[in-house]
Amino acid sequence: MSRLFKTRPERKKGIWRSLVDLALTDVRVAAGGLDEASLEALEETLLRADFGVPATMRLIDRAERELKRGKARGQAMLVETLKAEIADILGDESGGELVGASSGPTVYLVVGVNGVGKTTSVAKLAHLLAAQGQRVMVAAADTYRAGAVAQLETWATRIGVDFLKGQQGGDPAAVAFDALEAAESRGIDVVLIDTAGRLHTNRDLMQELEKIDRVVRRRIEGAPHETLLVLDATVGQNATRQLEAFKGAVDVSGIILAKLDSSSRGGIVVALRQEHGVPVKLVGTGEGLGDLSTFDPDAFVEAVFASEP
Ligand SMILES: Nc1nc2c(ncn2[C@@H]2O[C@H](COP(=O)(O)OP(=O)(O)OP(=O)(O)O)[C@@H](O)[C@H]2O)c(=O)[nH]1
Ligand SMILES: [Mg+2]
Repeated sequence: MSRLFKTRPERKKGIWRSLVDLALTDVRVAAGGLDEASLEALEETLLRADFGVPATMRLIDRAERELKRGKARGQAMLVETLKAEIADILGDESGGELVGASSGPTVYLVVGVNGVGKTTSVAKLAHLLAAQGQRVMVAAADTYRAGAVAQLETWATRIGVDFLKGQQGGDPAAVAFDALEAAESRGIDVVLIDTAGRLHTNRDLMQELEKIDRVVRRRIEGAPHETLLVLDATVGQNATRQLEAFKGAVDVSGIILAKLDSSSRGGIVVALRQEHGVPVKLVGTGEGLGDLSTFDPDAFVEAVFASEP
């Protein structure tokens, strides 16, 4: 397995501004250190920013421990403590690195509930990879929604990448299979498979997704090299429930967090990692082709406390 694109830190600055409005200034930290009231205020702030209960508890415990050891004195120390713990949760694996095949086409399967931004994310990722010199194919395995195939085809034409579609109402697993065949014969580097939106509670559709996954696995060893779940950053804690449900059907390897431009509750990134161990790899920050970035844990941690002196 090789690594497709690496994080390019110079592009990252600025994206994370105002991502999490942690408003730590609301947390009163007496000159002598934290007190019960300030810990409670911090807890509320973290929960409001979508860190979720397990990560919030972990952060509060850490702050309390440091306090007892006489360390978390003053706001600056508290911030350093929280930064370190968040970095620990996110792990040292650098964000945004997508696994690629060592030979033959790399396959990414893109899944998620309705309207979260799957097709747009596929287009943005195709654009990013094509700009890096990869030969990309996008496959429209959404054979349900009227207009879904045309939507992806329009993007593909605009970006100038290969496009493969099946019949309207046909078997999406057959589209995936055909895409892999075509990719091999055309010497494609990366195949992005766009799938239909499905409610994670719909058993039949989740089984259909399992079938697509199975077909891909059988056709190319090691594929799909990434199964990327697209989540809408504005849905808050519901995102963790979606991840849980999709993990029951496919092997979700990373998350594309879309619509981060419409949310200031980026704590969900930390919740997803703490509760499910699945990293956010890419973030969508708008509707345009260029609005996709690799996730940068360091910049994220800094931005969480950006309002702090
Ligand atoms: N602001 C913003 N809008 C986005 C982003 N990503 C997608 N959208 C918008 O969200 C809407 C739905 O996007 P699609 O890509 O069609 O979503 P989908 O998951 O493919 O939808 P279905 O195939 O119907 O399930 C579109 O209007 C997109 O422009 C993003 O990062 N930021
Ligand atoms: Mg779509």
